Order: sequence, then C-alpha cells, then structure tokens
Amino acid sequence: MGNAWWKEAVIYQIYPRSFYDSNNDGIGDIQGIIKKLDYLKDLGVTALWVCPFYESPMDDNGYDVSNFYNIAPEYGTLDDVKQLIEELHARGMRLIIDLVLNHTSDEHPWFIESRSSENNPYRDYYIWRKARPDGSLPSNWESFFGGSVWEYDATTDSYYMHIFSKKMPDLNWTNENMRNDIYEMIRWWLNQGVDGFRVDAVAHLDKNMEFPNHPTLPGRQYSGCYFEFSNRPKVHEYIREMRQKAFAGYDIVTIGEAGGATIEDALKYSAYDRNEFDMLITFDHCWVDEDSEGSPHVPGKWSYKKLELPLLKKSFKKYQVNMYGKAWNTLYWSNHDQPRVVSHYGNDSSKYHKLSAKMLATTLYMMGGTPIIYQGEEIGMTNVAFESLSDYRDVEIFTLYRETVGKGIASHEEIMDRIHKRSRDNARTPMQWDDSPYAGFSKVQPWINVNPNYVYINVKNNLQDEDSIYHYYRKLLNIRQNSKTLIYGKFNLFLEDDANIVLYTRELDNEIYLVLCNFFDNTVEVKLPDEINIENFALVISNYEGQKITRNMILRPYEAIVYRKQLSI
Ligand code: TEU
Ligand code: CA
Repeated sequence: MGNAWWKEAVIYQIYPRSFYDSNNDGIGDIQGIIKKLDYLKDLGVTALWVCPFYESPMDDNGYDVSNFYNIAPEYGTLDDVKQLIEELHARGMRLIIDLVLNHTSDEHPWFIESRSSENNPYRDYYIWRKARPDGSLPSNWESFFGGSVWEYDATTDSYYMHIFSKKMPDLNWTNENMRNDIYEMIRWWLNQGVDGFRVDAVAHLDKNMEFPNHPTLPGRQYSGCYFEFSNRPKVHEYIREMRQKAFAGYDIVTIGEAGGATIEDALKYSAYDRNEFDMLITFDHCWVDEDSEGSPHVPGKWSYKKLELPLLKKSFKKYQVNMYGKAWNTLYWSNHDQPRVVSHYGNDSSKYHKLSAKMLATTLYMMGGTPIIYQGEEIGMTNVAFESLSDYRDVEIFTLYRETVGKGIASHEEIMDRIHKRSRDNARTPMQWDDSPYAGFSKVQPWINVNPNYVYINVKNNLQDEDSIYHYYRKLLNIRQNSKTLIYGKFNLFLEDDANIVLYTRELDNEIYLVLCNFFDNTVEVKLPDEINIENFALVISNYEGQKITRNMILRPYEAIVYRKQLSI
C-alpha cells in the first residue's frame, strides 16, 4: 500500500450556495469561497470538494446540470473557478469538483434534442419507454425523491426515466457516444487544472433495462426497489472505461459516491487492484438508526429510531478492517444530504453541544481514511426546525409531502417532524460566520433562512473561544496530520457490544494510539480489556481536563480521550 497525497489530505466539503455570499445577492458564490481560503487553511484543510457550480436551473441546487462547460451565473464565471484553483494551489491546497454523470437537467441541450423526436441522434442519450400494453407506467419503481421514476412526455407519447427529480432525466450509459462525450468533458476539466473529482450518484449508472414490476408496501403506490438501479455489475465496466479514457495520466484523486453499496461492492469500486476509484463514499454509518420497518409508509431515509451504538461501531469496523491494506476509506459524519451530525448522533442542547461535537470528531477522525469535513461541522452547526413548509427549499421535501400528506397517508405534524429530523435542508442553511444579521453570510435575506442559533453558534465566537469546537478540530487535525500511525496505522476495535463506549487503537511500527469515547450523556464506568497493556500511555487530547489512563475508568458525559505510547523494541 503506497503513500499518496490524498491519503494524507484533509478535505473540506463546500456547498457553494450556502458558504459565503461575496456580492450580497443572498446566494453563496465562488468569490465567497476564495475570501475564506485562509480560514480553511488555518483549520488544517488541504483540499476542497466543492459541490456543483455548473450552469443549472437549480431544481436540485446544481445537481441538475444544463451545461457542463459553464458556471452558473449566480456562482460566478469560469475565470472565478480558475482563480479559485490558482489561489488554492498558491496555498498548497487542492480542488476536487463534483461530477454529475447519472443525469443532466431536462434543460440540457442533449435532453432538449432527445425529447424532440424518436429518431433524433440524441434520443438514446436518455432512457425512453412506452407505456405498458395495459396503459400503465413502464415500471412501478419509486424515485429517490418520491413518486414514480417515469415522467410522461407528450411529444413522442413516451416516458423518460428519472431516479431523482423529474427535471433530472437519467443518462443512458449503454450509449457509447454519450459516454465519449462525458469523457471529453472530464478531460476538459482536468485541463483547467482541477485536482480530482467526487463522482455523484455513480452507483446508479447501470439499470435493469428489463424494467420488471415489484411488490409495493401497504399504502404505497410505487416500489422502492432501488436494487434495480444501484450497484449493478455494469457500473464497474463504465468506471474502468472512464478511468482509462478520462482520468488516466493525471495526478488526481477520484472519489465515487455509492449509496447502498455493501462492503463487497465498496471493495469492487475502490480496491487498489481494481482500477476504479481511489476512494468511496458510502452511507452505511449514516443510516444505522433508520427504521424502515417501523414506518413503512415513508421512504426509509425519513424513518429513525434511537441509536444503538454497537450498530454504528460495527459499521465502522466493517470498513476499517476489511479495507485495510486493500482500499482507502473516507471518513465523514455529514454532508449536504444528511442531517447535521451534532443533532443526529450527538446532543445539540446547550449543555452538551460542545462536548458531544468534540466527542464525535474524536471518534471519527482518529480512524483510518481521509477526513471529509462538511462546512459548519467545525463549529458544531445544528439541525434547523422551520415552522412552515414554505421555508424549505429542497425539492425532495415537497415530493415527500405530496406523496404522504397529499395522499392522506400521514398527518402534516408527523411529516413536519420527520423533515425537522431528517431533511437535507438541515445541512443547507447558510454558514454561520458571525452574529450580525444573516449570520454574516450575506447582507441581504439569503435564499434559505439562517438557523436562528447563529447568534451564539458562529465562526467568530469559535475563533475567540480557546475551548471552542473549532479549536478542538484544529488541534485534532494537526495531531492526525503529524502522525503516520493515525494516517496509515491498523485499526482494532474493543468492547464492540458495549452500549455506551467507543474504544479502539491505531497501531503502526512501534507506536500505538488509544481512543476512548463515551457516546452519551450519562456517566459510565469502563474496564479496559486485559489485552490492552495500559502502561506508558500518555494523554494526547481530550474534551475535558485530561485524566490518566487506569484499568477502571469513569467517563463523564460525552468524554473523549486519546492516548499514545511508543513501544520499546
Ligand atoms: O446524492 C445521491 C444519493 O443520495 C443517492 O444516490 C443515494 O445513492 C441513494 O439515496 C442511496 O440509496 C447525490 C447528491 O449528493 C445529492 O445532493 C443529489 O440530489 C443527488 O445525487 C442527485 O444528483
Ligand atoms: Ca452571491
């Protein structure tokens, strides 16, 4: 297993719309990112992953691309992106951009051509089917955003497939011309100087083109048979081809996003000897508190139950152990599609906000893999609970509401509660820079309301307070970046079935780190297993006044401690 810059990187994910508005039109932009580069460099960030900034009607905030070669005017220009690359490189940092290859916008010229007639050369760039002989939809599959995956188009009396919103028609990856056009576009971006790609929704490129119907759950019109368009065999052929024809010859990093992938799938996508991706983003650990069975009337991602810590630990262990030496992990708690982690797995009450945010960081970023920190996580930004549906912006929320409340399947109160806990807009409220109006994100009303807690959760406070979440992140990342053991060491999980404690070691050559965290708000006693020799461990970092290691320890609420020792040889 060789060393590589991206294995030693700290990636920071930016959702451009919500990061910083440089020209006060209420929308974050590329110049806004440039203005904050010193802040990010200071935190310890070495690379940015910036979510899509391409020209787009913004049905899904830019994941619906209408021109891959141009920048959305509200975000800036191609020159701004070039400047961003230069400014990053001048600071020894890198730029990873988002590549959206599963679909385009319905306003992309390819789709406009495609829908115009059945014999248009672009017809097969997308997936078109006629109604079934009985007049029903080509299949009863459910879209990720709710509703059918099929949308009727009168021009040719046919349906096109969209696994996300109906303004995001799926590309037909069986079409070689389409694939070659995509590869050309990728090389064009490489020539602009980008350092890598996060490849969006890549698990879904291959679909079962037979389109069989599947059983539906009681009360539901469509079948959530995502396996018909996720992690299917041909995806790997496409990725290998893309690597050969588009990625080869550049010193870049490629990160695939593969929702629903098992560990076996994950190894196929990212094992060193597979020549597919360098790293993979999966969702396993984000979904361990899902409760599909308890609430079959809503899609699984909107369901939840109390977290069982052993399930979370097993999820991490699965990746840490099975990938070791074979593939490289990503480490992330949150992104623009997940609720805020301090509200989800931590505790956002004023009493435990700081402690639990630091504990979560310690638990994750001492593991093996490349950290991907989502904007605002470093100051403990929390979920938001807007009262009115009209305060929300995410297209997915409106399809959920229509398919449940709209069809009499659930009450308004229930669905609002699910939106408060699970919606993607939790992660998309503007970055909280200071306590001035609109959180210093903009001088005007932003495209989505700021979280009212910006008056006390903001970057300015965090920078001033030595004991802040920000300063803890900075210290923790620094420790990590200066330790080959924390980057390349072997992971060992202990007390796997313990309901409260996370305990693991990282080991390389003659150095060992020990990470010990209490995941909840009660005080717990823990006996360190006899197989761990506790002698000579010294404190490295803690979110409390540090305590010495002993065989029997008492951990305070959300206490997190890291110890280190050198083995004598
Ligand atoms: O998300 C993809 C995504 O969430 C699904 O593909 C996921 O794989 C699925 O839920 C697993 O079961 C990406 C972006 O991150 C998101 O913001 C976009 O809305 C989406 O793709 C469409 O581009
Ligand atoms: Ca702006």
